[in-house]
Amino acid sequence: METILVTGACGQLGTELTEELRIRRGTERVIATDINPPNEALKNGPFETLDVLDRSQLMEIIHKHNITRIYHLAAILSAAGEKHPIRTWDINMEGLLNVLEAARESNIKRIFWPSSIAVFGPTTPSVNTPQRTVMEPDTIYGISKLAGERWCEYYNIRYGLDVRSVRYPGLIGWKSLPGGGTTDYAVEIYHKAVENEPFSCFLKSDTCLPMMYMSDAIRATIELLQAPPEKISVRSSYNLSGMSFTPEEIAASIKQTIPEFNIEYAPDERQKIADNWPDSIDDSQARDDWGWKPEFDLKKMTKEMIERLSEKNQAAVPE
Ligand code: AKB
Repeated sequence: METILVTGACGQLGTELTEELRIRRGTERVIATDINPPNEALKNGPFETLDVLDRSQLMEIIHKHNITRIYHLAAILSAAGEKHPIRTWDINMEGLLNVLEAARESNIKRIFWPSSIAVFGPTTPSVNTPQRTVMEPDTIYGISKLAGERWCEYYNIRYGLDVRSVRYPGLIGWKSLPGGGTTDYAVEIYHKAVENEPFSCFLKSDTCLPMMYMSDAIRATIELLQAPPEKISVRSSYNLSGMSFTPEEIAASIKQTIPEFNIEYAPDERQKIADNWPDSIDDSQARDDWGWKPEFDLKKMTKEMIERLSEKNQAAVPE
């Protein structure tokens, strides 16, 4: 029986991944950790406060709970990272090295660590970006993710550590909110739409970015971790694709259900980050190696986001 540690469990991905792992593995077998106090969704199971920069605290938690598997999600995202480059490097890089070293020194069998489309940059081919290509990221988040990919592969080759990773596109879900990313607009837009409010978009109308519905992202993560080791040919990080769209296209898809929805465009410093990321991703390696296939396109995601957020809003209205 595996005992799982999730770092950064209070984040957008961490909240939903912890919930799913607890359903599949048993609540007591999934130890959520974060530097912040647990959110409501995490309160049903074990929680430890953890600063990933504190290696001895990390080791203590690993030993206390006999951890055998780690999902190391704690990180600062692209837009927030540009405000505090050195701190972002420390958290993203030293946090990962602490986890890799702790795994090497203990009984950890398998690690999941998320990379991102941010590893690509202005010189990368932007349409159908291949698995292996030019990578010259120009955000500190992207630089830390690219360096992290190299470290993951190094620990696999040198120490035989079973580290697995995907390059997530922008993630969109209704249960938890993102923070500090460039793709965050694609979650906020649905919240505004169901609240019948106009949305001011921080990207230009025609900025195309790769995105993915959260349930696809969770399933990809779980399927990757379940694959037999001999199926994993990429030990840096797999390209992963769900859908690609522009703000104009997501707004049009919302208007199919909420015709009165209004969007305006006020691009800010995040535009430059988005401009240097790919439009679309070639994930054929993940499909060939471990059978990855997304289920959600823009239309299906919009339907589910609007339905779920509307139900959530109604449930929150006092009688
Ligand atoms: C961000 O926008 O920074 C993240 C990402 C694509 O990694 N959502």
